[in-house]
Amino acid sequence: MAKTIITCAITGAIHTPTMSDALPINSEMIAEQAIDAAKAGAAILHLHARNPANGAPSIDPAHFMEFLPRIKAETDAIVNISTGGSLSTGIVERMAPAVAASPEMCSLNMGSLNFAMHPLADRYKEWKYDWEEAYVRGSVGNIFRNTFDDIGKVAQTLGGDHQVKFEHECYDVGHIYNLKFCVDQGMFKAPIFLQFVMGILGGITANIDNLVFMKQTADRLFGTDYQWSVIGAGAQQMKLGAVSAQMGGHVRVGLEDSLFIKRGVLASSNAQQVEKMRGILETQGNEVATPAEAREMLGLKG
Ligand code: KMH
Ligand code: ZN
Repeated sequence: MAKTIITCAITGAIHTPTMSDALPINSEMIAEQAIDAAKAGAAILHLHARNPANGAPSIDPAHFMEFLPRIKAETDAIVNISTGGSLSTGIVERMAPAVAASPEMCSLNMGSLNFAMHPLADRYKEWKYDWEEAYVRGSVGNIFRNTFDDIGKVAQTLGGDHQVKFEHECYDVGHIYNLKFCVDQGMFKAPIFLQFVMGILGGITANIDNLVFMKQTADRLFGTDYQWSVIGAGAQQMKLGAVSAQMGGHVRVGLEDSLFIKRGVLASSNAQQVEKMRGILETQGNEVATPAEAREMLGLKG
């Protein structure tokens, strides 16, 4: 069986500083945790930035440039920059950090959805829920906009001009069909890399039946000429990663997708999650890919 690529998503744009002391909320923390995650076995580092002034998510290219040179100098890992780092700005602003850095990989979200993490949505249980206030804050009412035009703009700018390969984020089965449409239009070249994002409220639930369905759908649409990976957001992170590797897929961990190392226990770092995933993979007979092996499998510009 081919080797398994571990991606680590270091901080994201959803979790807030009060949720965990381990969450990287400035450029030094992002650099340190990314370097440690690479040492622990992550071949790909999926990166967002934070505003060092307050720990809020940032899509300012200058904030990315505070940690990217150090990560490149101290690791051989593949840098993957998010193009999905804000729910309130357009795609041109969202891809500005990637345009500035011209990395080997970027995320590319393959459809629009109502985006919320489950813990944030728990407030809906309160019968006196303040809908007006929630609307103003945009807390769980966000539309994560990724139209075909947005996708095309990223494909043209980053895929074309910068020769970037994409982590195609598919939050539901329909997004796989969106990707097939785009491939048929000639927007992306093989091998494509699908990331099944499971467990986000607004997308498909994270369970094994759904994972098998996503995989079968991709097989039907793309044959054998594609690579795929799974995010089990929240509690399903390790379990779906283990199953994915057994099915021939790759895995993504990291504090962007789950703050926990096991039920009820916060992870101490991104590296701790990579180490745990690596241990599971090796125990069940999967071999972990190096960055060079991942570059080869994904056809990166290197
Ligand atoms: N936050 C993840 C569920 C992106 O950065 O473009 C998906 C993600 C999106 O990583
Ligand atoms: Zn991300």
